Amino acid sequence: MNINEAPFLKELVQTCSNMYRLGWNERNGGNISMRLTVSEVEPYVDVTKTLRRIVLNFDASPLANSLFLVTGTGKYFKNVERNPVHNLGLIRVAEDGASIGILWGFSDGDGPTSELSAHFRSHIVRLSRDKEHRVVMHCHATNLLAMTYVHPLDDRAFTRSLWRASTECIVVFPEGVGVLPWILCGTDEIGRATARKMEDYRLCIWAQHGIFGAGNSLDEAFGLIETAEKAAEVCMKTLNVACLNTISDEQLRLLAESFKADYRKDFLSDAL
Ligand code: 2HA
Ligand code: ZN
Repeated sequence: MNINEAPFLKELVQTCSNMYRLGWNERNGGNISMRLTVSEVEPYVDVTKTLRRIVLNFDASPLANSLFLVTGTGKYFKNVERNPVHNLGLIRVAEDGASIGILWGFSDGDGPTSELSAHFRSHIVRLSRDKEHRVVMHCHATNLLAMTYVHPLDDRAFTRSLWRASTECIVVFPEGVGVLPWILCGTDEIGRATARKMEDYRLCIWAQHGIFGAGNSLDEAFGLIETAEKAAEVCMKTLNVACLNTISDEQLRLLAESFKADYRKDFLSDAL
């Protein structure tokens, strides 16, 4: 069967286009990786046939034999829909975790995203929390990025600002958001730092750069980012005006408890 008809490919392609149109993935900005099962892939691609092999600069052995659909290095989200085989690749982690095999895609000879360490290390952590985990997504969401220039880069403070900026937030990401200082991107160092945040959160902000989101589906990872981004837009719009109202900690607690959200208790003040 034609892989262009595969539900997983169509959904990922659509997601890239949506993110591009939201202005979050200019030029080659951003990347997505989605874990797939052998039974999902088998009707379209021979999973035993490796076209090329790429050596990794980190140990991916906890993901041995796992399959991922990944965006390519240097590729533009704008162009994914027009030419999936050029801009995306289906990869399989080798048994020893030291390399990946390309099974389909990256037709110009390139390889996966430069942020593969952050993706794979995040997958490893999130899978240890939840067997159903599937997607890691990175983009340069505009208002979240802007906020990292004007807001303290502290998990608790950043989370509180986002939670207060829109009623839904504490229900959508009750565990909060992690915030990293500026670190050189495309490195294993930022990959390790991102994965450490992913132990506690499904959202990790990279100061002066963008955001990583993780979820059990493309919808979940995307929904997390768009909810945080919307709240960041409200934060930025209310930054230099005299605010008359807010959502109090008591109201945040009421929200979380009403919607049975397992929220970070220490991110709200004790004073009721
Ligand atoms: O090149 O966004 O972080 C894609 C990126 C790197
Ligand atoms: Zn980036």
